[in-house]
Amino acid sequence: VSLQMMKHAWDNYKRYAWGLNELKPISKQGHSSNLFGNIQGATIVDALDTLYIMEMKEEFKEAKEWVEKNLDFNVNAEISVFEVNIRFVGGLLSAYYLSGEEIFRKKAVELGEKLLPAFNTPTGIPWALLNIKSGIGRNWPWASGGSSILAEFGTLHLEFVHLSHLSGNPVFAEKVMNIRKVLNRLDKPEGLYPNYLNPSSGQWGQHHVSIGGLGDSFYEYLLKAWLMSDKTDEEGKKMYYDAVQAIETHLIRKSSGGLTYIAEWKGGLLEHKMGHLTCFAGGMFALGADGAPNDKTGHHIELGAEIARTCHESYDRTSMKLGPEAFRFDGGVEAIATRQNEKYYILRPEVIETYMYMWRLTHDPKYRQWGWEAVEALEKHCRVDGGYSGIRDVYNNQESHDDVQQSFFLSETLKYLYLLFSEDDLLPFEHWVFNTEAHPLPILHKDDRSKEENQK
Ligand code: DMJ
Repeated sequence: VSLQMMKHAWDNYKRYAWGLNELKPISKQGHSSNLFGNIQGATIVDALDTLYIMEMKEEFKEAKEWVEKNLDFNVNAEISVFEVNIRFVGGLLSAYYLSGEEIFRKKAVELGEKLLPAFNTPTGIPWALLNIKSGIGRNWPWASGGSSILAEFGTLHLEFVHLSHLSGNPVFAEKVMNIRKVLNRLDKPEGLYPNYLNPSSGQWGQHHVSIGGLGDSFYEYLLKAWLMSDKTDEEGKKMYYDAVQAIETHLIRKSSGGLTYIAEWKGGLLEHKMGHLTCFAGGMFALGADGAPNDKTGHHIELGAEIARTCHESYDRTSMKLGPEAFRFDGGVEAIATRQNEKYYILRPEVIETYMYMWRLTHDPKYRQWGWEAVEALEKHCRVDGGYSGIRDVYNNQESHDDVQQSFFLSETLKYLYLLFSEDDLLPFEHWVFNTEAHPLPILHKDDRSKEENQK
Protein backbone atom coordinates (compact mmCIF):
# COMPACT_ATOMS: atom_id res chain seq x y z
CA VAL A 1 0.00 0.00 0.00
CA SER A 2 2.74 2.49 0.90
CA LEU A 3 4.21 1.76 -2.51
CA GLN A 4 0.94 2.79 -4.18
CA MET A 5 0.86 5.86 -1.97
CA MET A 6 4.42 6.76 -2.95
CA LYS A 7 3.50 6.37 -6.60
CA HIS A 8 0.56 8.73 -6.23
CA ALA A 9 2.64 11.32 -4.36
CA TRP A 10 5.56 11.08 -6.79
CA ASP A 11 3.55 10.99 -10.04
CA ASN A 12 1.65 14.10 -9.07
CA TYR A 13 4.78 15.93 -7.98
CA LYS A 14 6.27 15.01 -11.33
CA ARG A 15 3.21 16.09 -13.26
CA TYR A 16 2.64 19.45 -11.60
CA ALA A 17 5.79 20.56 -9.80
CA TRP A 18 8.77 18.79 -11.35
CA GLY A 19 12.06 20.40 -10.31
CA LEU A 20 10.41 22.71 -7.78
CA ASN A 21 10.69 22.14 -4.05
CA GLU A 22 7.25 20.78 -3.19
CA LEU A 23 3.82 20.17 -4.68
CA LYS A 24 0.60 22.01 -3.93
CA PRO A 25 -1.78 19.08 -4.51
CA ILE A 26 -5.03 21.06 -4.61
CA SER A 27 -3.95 23.93 -6.81
CA LYS A 28 -1.71 21.51 -8.76
CA GLN A 29 1.38 23.67 -8.94
CA GLY A 30 4.78 24.05 -7.29
CA HIS A 31 5.31 25.20 -3.73
CA SER A 32 8.51 27.05 -2.98
CA SER A 33 9.66 26.92 0.61
CA ASN A 34 11.96 29.69 1.82
CA LEU A 35 13.83 27.14 3.95
CA PHE A 36 15.82 26.13 0.88
CA GLY A 37 16.28 29.57 -0.73
CA ASN A 38 16.84 29.09 -4.45
CA ILE A 39 18.00 25.53 -4.10
CA GLN A 40 15.40 23.56 -6.02
CA GLY A 41 14.15 19.99 -6.13
CA ALA A 42 13.72 19.30 -2.38
CA THR A 43 11.11 16.59 -3.04
CA ILE A 44 13.37 14.86 -5.57
CA VAL A 45 16.41 14.74 -3.28
CA ASP A 46 14.34 13.85 -0.21
CA ALA A 47 12.61 11.01 -2.10
CA LEU A 48 15.63 9.40 -3.80
CA ASP A 49 16.26 6.73 -1.16
CA THR A 50 12.56 5.92 -0.72
CA LEU A 51 12.29 5.33 -4.47
CA TYR A 52 15.37 3.12 -4.29
CA ILE A 53 14.17 1.10 -1.32
CA MET A 54 10.72 0.61 -2.85
CA GLU A 55 12.43 -0.54 -6.05
CA MET A 56 10.79 2.16 -8.16
CA LYS A 57 13.63 1.92 -10.65
CA GLU A 58 12.30 4.13 -13.44
CA GLU A 59 11.49 6.91 -11.03
CA PHE A 60 14.87 6.62 -9.32
CA LYS A 61 16.57 6.94 -12.68
CA GLU A 62 14.61 10.08 -13.59
CA ALA A 63 15.41 11.56 -10.21
CA LYS A 64 19.10 10.80 -10.61
CA GLU A 65 19.14 12.41 -14.05
CA TRP A 66 17.54 15.52 -12.61
CA VAL A 67 20.23 15.68 -9.92
CA GLU A 68 22.97 15.29 -12.54
CA LYS A 69 21.62 17.99 -14.81
CA ASN A 70 19.85 20.45 -12.55
CA LEU A 71 20.80 20.30 -8.90
CA ASP A 72 22.82 23.49 -8.53
CA PHE A 73 24.30 24.98 -5.36
CA ASN A 74 25.93 27.96 -7.06
CA VAL A 75 22.94 30.14 -6.36
CA ASN A 76 22.47 33.35 -4.45
CA ALA A 77 20.31 31.95 -1.70
CA GLU A 78 19.85 32.30 2.02
CA ILE A 79 19.05 28.84 3.34
CA SER A 80 18.38 27.09 6.65
CA VAL A 81 21.58 25.20 7.45
CA PHE A 82 19.61 22.56 9.39
CA GLU A 83 16.93 21.93 6.74
CA VAL A 84 19.42 21.79 3.90
CA ASN A 85 21.64 19.45 5.89
CA ILE A 86 18.96 16.96 6.93
CA ARG A 87 17.08 16.89 3.60
CA PHE A 88 19.70 17.58 0.90
CA VAL A 89 23.00 16.41 2.42
CA GLY A 90 21.24 13.50 4.16
CA GLY A 91 19.24 12.60 1.03
CA LEU A 92 22.32 12.64 -1.19
CA LEU A 93 24.42 10.61 1.25
CA SER A 94 21.78 7.88 1.50
CA ALA A 95 21.31 7.81 -2.25
CA TYR A 96 25.07 7.35 -2.56
CA TYR A 97 25.36 4.59 0.02
CA LEU A 98 22.37 2.68 -1.37
CA SER A 99 23.12 2.99 -5.08
CA GLY A 100 26.89 3.52 -5.14
CA GLU A 101 26.44 6.25 -7.78
CA GLU A 102 29.34 8.70 -7.58
CA ILE A 103 27.23 11.75 -8.53
CA PHE A 104 25.48 11.66 -5.15
CA ARG A 105 28.75 11.57 -3.22
CA LYS A 106 30.11 14.45 -5.26
CA LYS A 107 27.02 16.60 -4.76
CA ALA A 108 26.86 15.86 -1.03
CA VAL A 109 30.48 16.94 -0.49
CA GLU A 110 30.03 20.01 -2.69
CA LEU A 111 27.00 21.05 -0.64
CA GLY A 112 28.77 20.30 2.64
CA GLU A 113 31.56 22.69 1.60
CA LYS A 114 28.98 25.39 0.91
CA LEU A 115 27.69 25.04 4.47
CA LEU A 116 31.08 25.48 6.16
CA PRO A 117 31.00 29.31 6.44
CA ALA A 118 28.04 28.93 8.82
CA PHE A 119 30.57 27.89 11.48
CA ASN A 120 32.46 31.19 11.30
CA THR A 121 31.24 32.48 14.66
CA PRO A 122 33.27 33.25 17.81
CA THR A 123 32.34 29.89 19.37
CA GLY A 124 32.01 27.78 16.23
CA ILE A 125 28.32 27.21 17.03
CA PRO A 126 26.86 27.71 13.53
CA TRP A 127 24.34 30.27 12.38
CA ALA A 128 20.80 29.10 11.58
CA LEU A 129 20.69 30.90 8.24
CA LEU A 130 23.43 31.18 5.64
CA ASN A 131 23.75 32.88 2.30
CA ILE A 132 25.58 30.18 0.37
CA LYS A 133 26.90 32.68 -2.18
CA SER A 134 28.31 35.34 0.14
CA GLY A 135 28.95 33.03 3.10
CA ILE A 136 27.23 35.49 5.43
CA GLY A 137 25.25 33.95 8.28
CA ARG A 138 22.72 35.16 10.81
CA ASN A 139 20.14 33.76 13.22
CA TRP A 140 16.38 33.64 13.11
CA PRO A 141 15.09 37.07 14.11
CA TRP A 142 12.61 35.48 16.55
CA ALA A 143 15.20 33.43 18.46
CA SER A 144 15.85 34.46 22.07
CA GLY A 145 18.76 36.91 22.38
CA GLY A 146 20.21 36.27 18.92
CA SER A 147 20.66 32.59 19.73
CA SER A 148 21.20 29.57 17.53
CA ILE A 149 18.76 26.70 18.06
CA LEU A 150 19.73 23.45 19.82
CA ALA A 151 17.83 21.18 17.41
CA GLU A 152 19.45 22.94 14.46
CA PHE A 153 23.14 23.07 15.36
CA GLY A 154 22.75 19.75 17.20
CA THR A 155 21.48 17.94 14.10
CA LEU A 156 24.52 18.09 11.85
CA HIS A 157 26.64 15.42 13.49
CA LEU A 158 25.75 12.27 11.54
CA GLU A 159 25.92 13.88 8.12
CA PHE A 160 29.16 15.76 8.84
CA VAL A 161 30.93 12.64 10.13
CA HIS A 162 29.98 10.91 6.87
CA LEU A 163 31.13 13.90 4.80
CA SER A 164 34.59 13.61 6.37
CA HIS A 165 34.53 9.86 5.86
CA LEU A 166 33.65 10.18 2.16
CA SER A 167 35.80 13.19 1.28
CA GLY A 168 38.88 12.40 3.34
CA ASN A 169 38.64 15.96 4.65
CA PRO A 170 38.53 16.04 8.45
CA VAL A 171 37.13 19.58 8.60
CA PHE A 172 33.47 18.48 8.67
CA ALA A 173 33.91 16.17 11.66
CA GLU A 174 36.02 18.79 13.45
CA LYS A 175 33.20 21.33 13.19
CA VAL A 176 30.65 19.07 14.84
CA MET A 177 33.04 17.78 17.48
CA ASN A 178 33.65 21.40 18.48
CA ILE A 179 29.89 21.89 19.01
CA ARG A 180 30.02 19.09 21.57
CA LYS A 181 33.02 20.67 23.25
CA VAL A 182 31.19 23.98 23.67
CA LEU A 183 28.13 22.19 25.10
CA ASN A 184 30.20 20.15 27.53
CA ARG A 185 31.89 23.26 28.93
CA LEU A 186 28.56 24.88 29.80
CA ASP A 187 26.59 24.49 33.01
CA LYS A 188 23.24 22.89 32.33
CA PRO A 189 20.23 23.89 34.44
CA GLU A 190 19.13 20.68 36.26
CA GLY A 191 21.17 18.75 33.69
CA LEU A 192 18.84 19.95 30.91
CA TYR A 193 19.82 21.59 27.60
CA PRO A 194 18.06 24.90 26.86
CA ASN A 195 16.86 25.34 23.25
CA TYR A 196 18.77 28.60 22.75
CA LEU A 197 22.52 29.20 22.68
CA ASN A 198 24.17 32.43 21.60
CA PRO A 199 26.97 31.69 19.08
CA SER A 200 28.90 34.85 19.96
CA SER A 201 28.88 34.79 23.76
CA GLY A 202 28.57 31.03 24.12
CA GLN A 203 25.84 31.56 26.74
CA TRP A 204 22.38 30.05 26.90
CA GLY A 205 19.41 32.21 25.90
CA GLN A 206 16.00 31.61 27.52
CA HIS A 207 15.84 28.48 29.64
CA HIS A 208 13.25 26.70 27.54
CA VAL A 209 13.66 22.95 27.18
CA SER A 210 11.79 20.78 24.71
CA ILE A 211 12.00 17.26 23.35
CA GLY A 212 9.76 18.50 20.54
CA GLY A 213 10.32 21.51 18.28
CA LEU A 214 13.64 23.39 18.83
CA GLY A 215 15.19 20.56 20.86
CA ASP A 216 14.13 17.17 19.47
CA SER A 217 16.75 15.88 17.06
CA PHE A 218 19.68 17.09 19.19
CA TYR A 219 18.93 14.20 21.59
CA GLU A 220 18.29 11.82 18.70
CA TYR A 221 21.73 12.60 17.22
CA LEU A 222 23.59 11.98 20.50
CA LEU A 223 22.23 8.43 20.57
CA LYS A 224 22.64 7.84 16.85
CA ALA A 225 26.20 9.24 16.79
CA TRP A 226 27.11 6.58 19.30
CA LEU A 227 25.31 3.84 17.32
CA MET A 228 26.77 5.05 14.00
CA SER A 229 30.29 4.88 15.46
CA ASP A 230 29.76 1.17 16.13
CA LYS A 231 29.39 2.13 19.79
CA THR A 232 32.83 3.68 20.09
CA ASP A 233 31.71 7.31 20.62
CA GLU A 234 31.57 7.14 24.42
CA GLU A 235 31.10 10.90 24.75
CA GLY A 236 27.91 10.83 22.65
CA LYS A 237 26.68 7.85 24.64
CA LYS A 238 27.21 9.55 28.00
CA MET A 239 25.61 12.80 26.85
CA TYR A 240 22.54 10.88 25.63
CA TYR A 241 21.91 8.77 28.73
CA ASP A 242 22.61 11.71 31.08
CA ALA A 243 20.14 13.84 29.11
CA VAL A 244 17.47 11.11 29.23
CA GLN A 245 17.92 10.85 32.99
CA ALA A 246 17.30 14.62 33.37
CA ILE A 247 14.33 14.46 30.98
CA GLU A 248 12.77 11.66 33.03
CA THR A 249 13.20 13.54 36.26
CA HIS A 250 12.01 16.94 35.10
CA LEU A 251 9.82 16.56 31.99
CA ILE A 252 8.14 13.15 31.90
CA ARG A 253 4.83 12.97 33.72
CA LYS A 254 1.77 10.70 33.90
CA SER A 255 -1.74 12.05 33.48
CA SER A 256 -4.50 11.09 35.90
CA GLY A 257 -5.90 8.90 33.14
CA GLY A 258 -2.59 7.02 33.06
CA LEU A 259 -0.98 8.46 29.92
CA THR A 260 2.76 9.13 30.02
CA TYR A 261 3.77 12.36 28.30
CA ILE A 262 6.77 14.63 27.89
CA ALA A 263 6.05 18.20 28.97
CA GLU A 264 7.94 21.36 28.05
CA TRP A 265 10.07 23.17 30.66
CA LYS A 266 10.18 26.94 30.90
CA GLY A 267 12.65 28.18 33.50
CA GLY A 268 11.58 25.50 35.97
CA LEU A 269 7.83 25.60 35.23
CA LEU A 270 6.14 22.86 33.24
CA GLU A 271 3.82 23.46 30.31
CA HIS A 272 1.73 20.28 30.06
CA LYS A 273 1.77 20.12 26.32
CA MET A 274 3.28 17.57 23.96
CA GLY A 275 3.96 18.23 20.28
CA HIS A 276 3.50 15.79 17.41
CA LEU A 277 7.23 16.29 16.88
CA THR A 278 7.87 14.99 20.43
CA CYS A 279 6.29 11.65 19.52
CA PHE A 280 9.52 10.59 17.78
CA ALA A 281 10.96 10.11 21.29
CA GLY A 282 9.08 6.82 21.77
CA GLY A 283 11.18 5.29 19.00
CA MET A 284 14.33 6.94 20.32
CA PHE A 285 13.92 5.54 23.84
CA ALA A 286 13.33 2.07 22.44
CA LEU A 287 16.29 2.29 20.07
CA GLY A 288 18.52 3.38 22.95
CA ALA A 289 17.20 0.76 25.36
CA ASP A 290 19.87 -1.80 24.60
CA GLY A 291 22.71 0.40 25.81
CA ALA A 292 20.92 1.87 28.81
CA PRO A 293 23.04 1.89 31.97
CA ASN A 294 22.06 0.36 35.35
CA ASP A 295 19.88 -2.46 33.99
CA LYS A 296 17.44 0.03 32.53
CA THR A 297 16.94 -1.68 29.16
CA GLY A 298 13.45 -2.89 29.99
CA HIS A 299 12.57 0.47 31.45
CA HIS A 300 13.55 2.36 28.28
CA ILE A 301 11.55 -0.04 26.09
CA GLU A 302 8.60 0.47 28.41
CA LEU A 303 9.01 4.25 28.18
CA GLY A 304 9.01 3.98 24.37
CA ALA A 305 5.85 1.85 24.51
CA GLU A 306 4.12 4.36 26.82
CA ILE A 307 4.94 7.29 24.54
CA ALA A 308 3.73 5.30 21.53
CA ARG A 309 0.44 4.62 23.36
CA THR A 310 -0.03 8.27 24.29
CA CYS A 311 0.66 9.41 20.74
CA HIS A 312 -1.76 6.80 19.39
CA GLU A 313 -4.37 8.21 21.79
CA SER A 314 -3.73 11.69 20.36
CA TYR A 315 -4.72 10.26 16.96
CA ASP A 316 -7.60 8.17 18.24
CA ARG A 317 -9.23 11.09 20.07
CA THR A 318 -9.72 13.12 16.86
CA SER A 319 -12.50 12.67 14.35
CA MET A 320 -10.09 12.05 11.48
CA LYS A 321 -7.84 9.61 13.42
CA LEU A 322 -4.83 11.75 12.56
CA GLY A 323 -2.96 13.52 15.33
CA PRO A 324 -2.87 17.28 15.98
CA GLU A 325 0.31 19.38 15.93
CA ALA A 326 0.20 19.65 19.75
CA PHE A 327 -1.98 18.18 22.48
CA ARG A 328 -2.41 19.09 26.11
CA PHE A 329 -2.81 17.53 29.52
CA ASP A 330 -4.41 20.35 31.45
CA GLY A 331 -7.74 22.07 31.90
CA GLY A 332 -9.51 18.72 32.11
CA VAL A 333 -8.27 17.25 28.81
CA GLU A 334 -5.79 14.52 28.00
CA ALA A 335 -4.01 14.10 24.65
CA ILE A 336 -6.32 16.60 22.95
CA ALA A 337 -5.54 19.88 21.21
CA THR A 338 -7.40 22.75 22.82
CA ARG A 339 -6.13 25.69 20.77
CA GLN A 340 -7.37 26.19 17.24
CA ASN A 341 -3.84 26.82 15.94
CA GLU A 342 -2.63 23.44 17.25
CA LYS A 343 -5.25 21.30 15.52
CA TYR A 344 -3.52 20.85 12.17
CA TYR A 345 -1.78 17.76 10.73
CA ILE A 346 0.82 18.38 8.03
CA LEU A 347 1.66 14.78 7.01
CA ARG A 348 4.31 14.52 9.72
CA PRO A 349 6.01 11.15 10.33
CA GLU A 350 6.89 11.02 14.05
CA VAL A 351 4.07 8.81 15.30
CA ILE A 352 4.49 6.28 12.49
CA GLU A 353 8.26 6.46 13.03
CA THR A 354 7.76 5.41 16.65
CA TYR A 355 5.41 2.57 15.60
CA MET A 356 8.13 1.34 13.23
CA TYR A 357 10.82 1.29 15.95
CA MET A 358 8.47 -0.31 18.47
CA TRP A 359 7.47 -2.97 15.93
CA ARG A 360 11.07 -3.83 15.08
CA LEU A 361 12.13 -3.94 18.71
CA THR A 362 9.14 -5.75 20.26
CA HIS A 363 7.15 -7.34 17.39
CA ASP A 364 3.95 -6.52 19.23
CA PRO A 365 1.31 -6.64 16.45
CA LYS A 366 -0.52 -3.63 17.81
CA TYR A 367 2.06 -1.34 16.21
CA ARG A 368 1.19 -2.66 12.76
CA GLN A 369 -2.51 -2.23 13.58
CA TRP A 370 -1.93 1.36 14.62
CA GLY A 371 0.13 1.97 11.48
CA TRP A 372 -2.71 0.56 9.43
CA GLU A 373 -5.18 2.93 11.10
CA ALA A 374 -2.92 5.78 10.03
CA VAL A 375 -2.82 4.49 6.43
CA GLU A 376 -6.62 4.39 6.33
CA ALA A 377 -6.89 7.91 7.71
CA LEU A 378 -4.31 9.26 5.28
CA GLU A 379 -6.12 7.66 2.36
CA LYS A 380 -9.48 8.95 3.50
CA HIS A 381 -8.60 12.51 4.46
CA CYS A 382 -5.25 13.52 2.96
CA ARG A 383 -5.30 11.84 -0.43
CA VAL A 384 -6.64 14.11 -3.14
CA ASP A 385 -6.54 13.89 -6.93
CA GLY A 386 -3.33 15.87 -7.09
CA GLY A 387 -1.34 14.08 -4.36
CA TYR A 388 -1.49 14.24 -0.54
CA SER A 389 -2.36 17.31 1.49
CA GLY A 390 -2.17 18.35 5.13
CA ILE A 391 -5.34 19.07 7.12
CA ARG A 392 -6.18 22.27 9.00
CA ASP A 393 -8.35 20.77 11.75
CA VAL A 394 -8.30 17.06 12.54
CA TYR A 395 -11.28 17.43 14.95
CA ASN A 396 -13.57 18.59 12.16
CA ASN A 397 -15.61 16.15 10.11
CA GLN A 398 -15.08 18.11 6.94
CA GLU A 399 -11.56 18.31 5.51
CA SER A 400 -10.01 21.69 5.05
CA HIS A 401 -6.81 20.99 3.10
CA ASP A 402 -3.68 23.11 3.53
CA ASP A 403 -2.58 22.39 -0.04
CA VAL A 404 1.02 21.34 0.70
CA GLN A 405 2.60 17.94 0.07
CA GLN A 406 5.60 18.22 2.38
CA SER A 407 8.82 16.65 1.09
CA PHE A 408 9.16 14.73 4.39
CA PHE A 409 5.96 12.86 3.54
CA LEU A 410 7.93 11.05 0.81
CA SER A 411 11.22 10.75 2.67
CA GLU A 412 9.85 9.81 6.10
CA THR A 413 6.15 9.08 6.49
CA LEU A 414 5.91 6.71 3.52
CA LYS A 415 9.33 5.15 4.13
CA TYR A 416 8.55 4.38 7.77
CA LEU A 417 5.19 2.89 6.74
CA TYR A 418 6.93 0.72 4.17
CA LEU A 419 9.47 -0.45 6.76
CA LEU A 420 6.73 -1.09 9.33
CA PHE A 421 5.20 -3.65 6.98
CA SER A 422 8.51 -5.11 5.71
CA GLU A 423 10.82 -7.76 7.15
CA ASP A 424 13.45 -6.67 9.66
CA ASP A 425 16.28 -7.42 7.24
CA LEU A 426 15.39 -4.46 5.05
CA LEU A 427 17.83 -1.80 6.31
CA PRO A 428 18.58 -3.73 9.53
CA PHE A 429 19.44 -1.69 12.61
CA GLU A 430 22.79 -3.53 12.94
CA HIS A 431 24.00 -1.77 9.81
CA TRP A 432 22.03 1.45 9.41
CA VAL A 433 20.93 4.48 11.38
CA PHE A 434 18.32 6.88 10.05
CA ASN A 435 19.03 10.58 10.06
CA THR A 436 16.26 12.81 11.35
CA GLU A 437 14.72 13.01 7.87
CA ALA A 438 14.66 9.17 7.66
CA HIS A 439 17.69 8.97 5.38
CA PRO A 440 19.60 5.76 6.20
CA LEU A 441 23.34 6.12 6.85
CA PRO A 442 25.59 3.10 7.32
CA ILE A 443 27.16 2.35 10.66
CA LEU A 444 30.93 2.88 10.37
CA HIS A 445 32.04 -0.52 11.60
CA LYS A 446 35.27 -0.74 13.56
CA ASP A 447 36.62 -3.51 11.30
CA ASP A 448 35.99 -1.56 8.10
CA ARG A 449 37.58 1.54 9.54
CA SER A 450 40.76 -0.20 10.57
CA LYS A 451 40.93 -1.89 7.15
CA GLU A 452 40.67 1.53 5.50
CA GLU A 453 43.31 3.00 7.77
CA ASN A 454 45.67 0.15 6.93
CA GLN A 455 45.14 0.74 3.22
CA LYS A 456 46.07 4.42 3.68
C1 DMJ B 1 11.33 16.68 9.34
O1 DMJ B 1 11.97 17.60 8.54
C2 DMJ B 1 12.29 16.04 10.31
O2 DMJ B 1 11.73 14.88 10.83
C3 DMJ B 1 12.64 16.97 11.45
O3 DMJ B 1 13.43 16.31 12.42
C4 DMJ B 1 11.40 17.49 12.11
N1 DMJ B 1 10.43 18.02 11.20
C5 DMJ B 1 10.13 17.30 9.98
C6 DMJ B 1 8.99 16.31 10.07
O4 DMJ B 1 7.98 16.60 10.92
